[in-house]
Amino acid sequence: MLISFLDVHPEVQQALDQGLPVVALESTIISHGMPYPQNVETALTVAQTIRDKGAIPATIAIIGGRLKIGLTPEEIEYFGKQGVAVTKTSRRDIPFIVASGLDGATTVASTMILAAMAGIRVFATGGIGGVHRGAETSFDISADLQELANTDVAVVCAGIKSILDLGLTREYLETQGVPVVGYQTDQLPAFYSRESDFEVDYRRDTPEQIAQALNAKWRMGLKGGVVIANPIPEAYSMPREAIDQAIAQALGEAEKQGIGGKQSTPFLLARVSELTGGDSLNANVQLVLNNARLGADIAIELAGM
Ligand code: PSU
Ligand code: MN
Repeated sequence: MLISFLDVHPEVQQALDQGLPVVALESTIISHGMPYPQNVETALTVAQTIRDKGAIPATIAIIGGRLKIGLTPEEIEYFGKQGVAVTKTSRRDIPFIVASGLDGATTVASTMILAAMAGIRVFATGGIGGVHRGAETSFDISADLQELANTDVAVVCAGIKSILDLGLTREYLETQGVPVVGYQTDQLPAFYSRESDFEVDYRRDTPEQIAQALNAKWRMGLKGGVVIANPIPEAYSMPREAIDQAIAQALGEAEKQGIGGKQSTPFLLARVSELTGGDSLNANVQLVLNNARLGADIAIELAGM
């Protein structure tokens, strides 16, 4: 039955059938995470980066109600141009987008769901959703965290973006049994910067060591995902003060304008990017590429186990 909702790109299907490494990629980062045309350029470069490493990229989205596993360059261009006009689609939204035959940009949560349906175990992106600052009153906790608790996909990201409450996000993940792995670091990276005041649960220094833990987890039937936090390359890391100032301003504006629910994250991402100018966009592009490389290396190791 599942099969009838999924459109797996033939190249991706062939790779999966042969046990070759595949890396899933999300589409909300294209439509809502970056401006056009950098979003499209980045998405295409990320896919190429994964190929250069020897794995197959599978960008995931919903098009005309079909669950697409592996977008063509034309489809990526379409999502990038549409931008926020495409519906941001998390777990709760999937059946409504599908039943209405609409397009949906998949978040980390829904990309994990669709990747798992297709049999893809590794997913690379920029940042995950988390527990928002002020969540003790707003209750704003991303569905990404609940998905990580339940769906067997490893998510390679650049840590937790400091529009979120890093400490509360860590606590939530711990409660849900989701491990946070630091790639070659003991500290939880904070997206634009390499360090934060928080530690990761486990430091691992090679893709092979990460794949070994993933393999052990899933072979034992311990369901759920793993956060693999990969610090932004030193050369593109930004000073914390500049970012923190922009985030404080964006949070203030969001509160004044009464922005909440699913609008919150895209609003904050766009404002922080505007306020910090081209530097933060470039950093964002570079960290996604860095995550794609690590994601491919992990997928390659996992495929060989
Ligand atoms: N963080 C980023 N870039 C992004 C997102 C988060 O740095 O593009 C997107 C991802 O798709 C993530 C979603 O799954 O935002 C989280 O939204 P929410 O907080 O509404 O769950
Ligand atoms: Mn939210």
